[in-house]
Amino acid sequence: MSIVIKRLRVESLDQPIGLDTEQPRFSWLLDSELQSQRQSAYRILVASNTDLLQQDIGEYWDSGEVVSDRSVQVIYQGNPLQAELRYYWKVKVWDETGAASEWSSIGQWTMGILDQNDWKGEWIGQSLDPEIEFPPSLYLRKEFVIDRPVKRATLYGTALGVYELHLNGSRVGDEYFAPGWTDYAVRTQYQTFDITASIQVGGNAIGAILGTGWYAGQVGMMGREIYGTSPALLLQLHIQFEDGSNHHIVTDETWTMNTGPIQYSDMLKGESYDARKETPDWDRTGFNESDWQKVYRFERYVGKLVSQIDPPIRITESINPVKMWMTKQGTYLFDMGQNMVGWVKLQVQGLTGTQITVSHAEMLQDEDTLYIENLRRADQKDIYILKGEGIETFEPHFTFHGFRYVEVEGLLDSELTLGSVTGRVVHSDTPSTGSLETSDDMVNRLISNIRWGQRGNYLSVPTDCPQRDERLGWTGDAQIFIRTASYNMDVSRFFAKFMEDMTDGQTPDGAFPDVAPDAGWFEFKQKVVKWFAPDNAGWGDAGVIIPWTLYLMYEDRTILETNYDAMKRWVEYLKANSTDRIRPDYANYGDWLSINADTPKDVLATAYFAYSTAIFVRIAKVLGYADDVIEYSALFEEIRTAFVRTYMDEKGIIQGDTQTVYVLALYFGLLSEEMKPLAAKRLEELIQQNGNHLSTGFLGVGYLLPVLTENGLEELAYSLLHQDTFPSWLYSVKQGATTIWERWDGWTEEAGFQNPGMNSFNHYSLGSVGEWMYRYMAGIDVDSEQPGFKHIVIHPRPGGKLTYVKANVESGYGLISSSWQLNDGLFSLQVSIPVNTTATIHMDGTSVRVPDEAVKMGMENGKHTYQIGSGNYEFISQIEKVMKVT
Ligand code: RAM
Repeated sequence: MSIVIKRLRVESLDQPIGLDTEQPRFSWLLDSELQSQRQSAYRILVASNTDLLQQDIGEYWDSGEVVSDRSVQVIYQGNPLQAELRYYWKVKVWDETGAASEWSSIGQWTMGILDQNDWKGEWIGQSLDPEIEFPPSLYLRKEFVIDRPVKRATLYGTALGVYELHLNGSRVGDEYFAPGWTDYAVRTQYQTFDITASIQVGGNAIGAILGTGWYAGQVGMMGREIYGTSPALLLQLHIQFEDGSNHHIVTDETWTMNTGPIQYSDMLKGESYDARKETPDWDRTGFNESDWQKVYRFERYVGKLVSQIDPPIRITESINPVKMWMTKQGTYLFDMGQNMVGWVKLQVQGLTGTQITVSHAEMLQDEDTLYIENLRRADQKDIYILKGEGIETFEPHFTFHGFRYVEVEGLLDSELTLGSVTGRVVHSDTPSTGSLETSDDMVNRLISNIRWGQRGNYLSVPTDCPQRDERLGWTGDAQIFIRTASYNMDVSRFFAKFMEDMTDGQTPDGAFPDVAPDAGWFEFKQKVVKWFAPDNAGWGDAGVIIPWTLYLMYEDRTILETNYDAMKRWVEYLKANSTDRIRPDYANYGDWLSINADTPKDVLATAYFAYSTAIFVRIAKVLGYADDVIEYSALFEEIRTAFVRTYMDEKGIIQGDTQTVYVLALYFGLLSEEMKPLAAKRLEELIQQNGNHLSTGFLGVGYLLPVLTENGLEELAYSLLHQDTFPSWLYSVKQGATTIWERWDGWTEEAGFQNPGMNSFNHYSLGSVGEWMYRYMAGIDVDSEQPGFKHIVIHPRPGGKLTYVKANVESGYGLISSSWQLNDGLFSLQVSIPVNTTATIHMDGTSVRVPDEAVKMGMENGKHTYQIGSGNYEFISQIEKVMKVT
């Protein structure tokens, strides 16, 4: 048997703790030295201890030998899983010859708190006056004695607000901004920490710092105290002793509290920290807490506590500034060399009481001045007051900033060096899965900018921007970028959590929100912005597009099942709010930030109505809801017909006549076979008339290059990719951008900075071209009939100025790679296909070399197609037409 089992995962995680999923899903990676290897059957054992497992006994689940080639997302089918128990599992597989593998190594996971009634503690904190705009962060503590050896100690924690845990003098865990952002009125996530190694027999001290966070601090443009006034903490420490007994330590009236050095710390307003007020050892035993007070106990929480689904927010990288200079106003300016999100670690020395201000900005106004106009009401400033004891290190606690430049002000008697400042890159720690490289440096910079945009903006929710007073989970941005995002990183759990935010925010009549968690946005929009539409075309549709994309990329059926009713209600909502299948022309965002090309809002909304319906039909098919397939296929046909009848004339001109209307009509399948070439032709003309420039906004841009490529306009797609005059992707690259800009015209040679109220330099939406780069340029795509890369489509498109492309995608089955080179008309392609998958290869030109194992399938759109199994292969062909973009 040549197959080896590697990397066991439960719910896509390595050895997770604290799961509250009743039927977790198992995945394993298979490896082999041989080509074309597949699994024909598996057997899974789940036990509550390793001894049983070693004897091949799974008292919780023995799946028996299941004839199946599934090796990802296999759903647990055993006895009910018990709260807080640790489970062990192993798997063995059979290959296609019927030979069995060895048993895998043993994997494990623990369950968390499953029943709301099992929370024993109380919510504690300080009752705050709602008038206090910037309350100090709170320190809470308790000491306890452990008198017997501990087998396992598990700490469950959460907060209404944000919290940082400490135990016996050290920070617990490496995550920031826990418990993350949800609609706290409905749902709050709890975190699980295994602290067995840090608990000691004898005295122990546990503590937490509690900040306002999204719960009570500033959120977006909507102000503060969106969910409540006073942050509260809930902890439950479960100690299991060696002797089999149990003990719980929970938050209750025995805890004490005090304020400390953090004068305030607000997501949007920065932090002020007075080091003179530090109380060293507050998180150790023996601390003198005589001036600490009794905690306030809050009423019971009415929402639901759920185990955190999405990856924790962590510091994933530290970067050093590339340049430092003294400004004419006598401050220090640092250039991080990269527009980034997080904060800086500052190392300084000086006299006690010296106040240092650290200001952050994405751009410079002039050589010595930060550009902060685009921050609106956000204050990207941290203040540090020195205690005056040697070298002091400061990092803020409950705030983050979007910046490339850092200004340090207030040092009178000491000098800073490049090493005084370190950039901390902070985001939801979604594992990296994809990489791309090409022969063109400008394109490579664009790829990097897209990635940094994702890193900077995925912070508990997919935010639009990290710097101004917004930073909201805009659903339109999320949907247009999700496919790019899911190539770059494993965003399955990040978006599973976001779908909960989406459904929490769905209106009773079915409209998905345009911001999730809604955080009062809808109300604000109606009252202040005076925009009454509860939904928005291309935004609310995220509620259907996101689950479908997760299914395509990760073979996640559960996400479809969980959200099926919500998606159906959305389509029903659209139906109920349309006339003769045409959606109204009420205020919506349109093709947001397009360039002199307004797409009529009803055209756009009707197109998206059709698209949501079409996706819903595909989902109903996957889940086997035959009646819905019939009903909603008919609805799609009606919308499609209404769209064409209402908006398209006999020459094929679609109302609005923007690039985006043709892109949407083609991508969403709204046109008949005869109409398609007309639409493609018109799209080509519009681009050419625009001097080979795009004019699309957030919505059109995502499908622009895919539509061109699918409709025989591959070279034009490459011209747009390589275009570096305004408006284009490479225009910003040419201006030195290190992230994707919100607007094509964020800064132009003619006009300088644009509209400061809406000018973020770190917005990922226009970076949705990343999807095209993976799917078309490198040519790694999914097959919706066998999603999650079970069957892989490899269809590279040599073209443009590129002489090589290298792409890797770490799929659920393992590493897929596609690399091509073009040399004097010789096109060579190297691919790697993981065990237990197959691939279809599409090759341009005349075959020069085809691997023996490849099965010829015939011609498709003028290309040779081959079927291969797992392994590494090389294909070479002669290409006559060498495309060169001038
Ligand atoms: C803005 C943001 C966001 C966008 C909405 C419509 O405030 O730019 O990205 O989705 O508007």
